[in-house]
Amino acid sequence: MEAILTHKNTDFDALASVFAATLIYPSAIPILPKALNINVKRFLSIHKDHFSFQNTDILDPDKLTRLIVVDASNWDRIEGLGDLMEKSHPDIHLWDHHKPGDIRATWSCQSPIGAAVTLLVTEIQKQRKRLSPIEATLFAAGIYEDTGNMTFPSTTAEDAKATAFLLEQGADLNLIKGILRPVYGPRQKDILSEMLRNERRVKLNGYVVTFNRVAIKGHTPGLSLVVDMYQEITNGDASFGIFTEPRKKHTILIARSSEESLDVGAIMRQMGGGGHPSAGSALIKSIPPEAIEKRCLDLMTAPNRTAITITDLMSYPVLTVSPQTAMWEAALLFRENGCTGFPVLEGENLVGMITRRDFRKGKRPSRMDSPVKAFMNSKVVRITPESSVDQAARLLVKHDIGRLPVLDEGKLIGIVTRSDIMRYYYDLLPD
Ligand SMILES: [Mn+2]
Repeated sequence: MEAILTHKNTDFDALASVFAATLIYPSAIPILPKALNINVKRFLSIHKDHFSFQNTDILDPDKLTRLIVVDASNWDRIEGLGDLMEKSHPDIHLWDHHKPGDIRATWSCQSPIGAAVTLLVTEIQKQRKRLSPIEATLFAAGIYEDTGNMTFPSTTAEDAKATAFLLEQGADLNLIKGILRPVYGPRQKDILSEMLRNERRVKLNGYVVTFNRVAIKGHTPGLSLVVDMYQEITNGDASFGIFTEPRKKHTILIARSSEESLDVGAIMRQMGGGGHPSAGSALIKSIPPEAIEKRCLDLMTAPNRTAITITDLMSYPVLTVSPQTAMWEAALLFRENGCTGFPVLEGENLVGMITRRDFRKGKRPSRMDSPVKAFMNSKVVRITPESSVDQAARLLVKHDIGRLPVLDEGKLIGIVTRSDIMRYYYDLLPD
């Protein structure tokens, strides 16, 4: 007996991977755990005639010769194994895109790419197999789900190539949109409105972070969708949903962040869970929700030494002019240095900024003898060296300016420009 297994709370990537594995291992039995994600459950009930899966009861330790594990790297993610492994010592084939875990495979195809099903689709494509439009649609749904429609940073060119192949094989994007549609039932709506009523907003280093403690009864699916929706509506920088089931004394912590420097995945890892910078979750037992909230706050305020700050991006020393410098002199300096703006210093004090834009006002020759201070902008937007790149970007957009002087305790130590920030976002930073 050969069997294909995947993780609990099966999502589309997992479901698609199990089915794709049946095309590569035709004699293996595809098995799904009992706990499936709601969208997957709905998809399977509509497509009963096309896909048939078994459940873990069918596993027979005396007959099992090979296990094919897809989209999981740890045994605790797999349902109903019991003593199966000791009794049968099967050959294990692993197809996965997670960090390697405790599943020791005899053969594996592991790669940190967007979706696990990409690995299987790439193999199917290599074997020149043809797919039905329904199969291609299911596989593509797995890729779209796990790559956030190709926007998650984990997405690779392999995921896009596999998607191109699936579209050629008739994958239907309209259907995928429906398949992956979030399901908001009355229960999810109630939780969302409770979150909106009882949020606590905290200001942290210029970011708005919200915390919500909500008591839930029994198994409540779709909580992460609720936090997604909440984050979208409130437009905060990061949101923490703390969902406690009082009878079982356990709490599901779900976090979302729209700021790269607020890495909620790192915080969730320290709380025993996991995730990536923009989304993460953790299951926490026997700790009261107030204490969980406090711990999250502490972790967020702890200095993050690995984060890139303005100090890493700024240029220095900075060319400056004095308020008395004549406009024509400043014009020369601009031309010689290829700059578009200078801070204006009076002694050690930053008193203004003079930019190319200000020159248009002074263009008449008679006015070029006037001092810089007559044309400079004296309301200077400034930034501190430990600020994040996101904060700098926000200031540039908010004030529609191209550069920010960096001040450390009132002293000008550097300047950061729009192009420094673009270089950072496009990963062109020198090491
Ligand atoms: Mn996956």
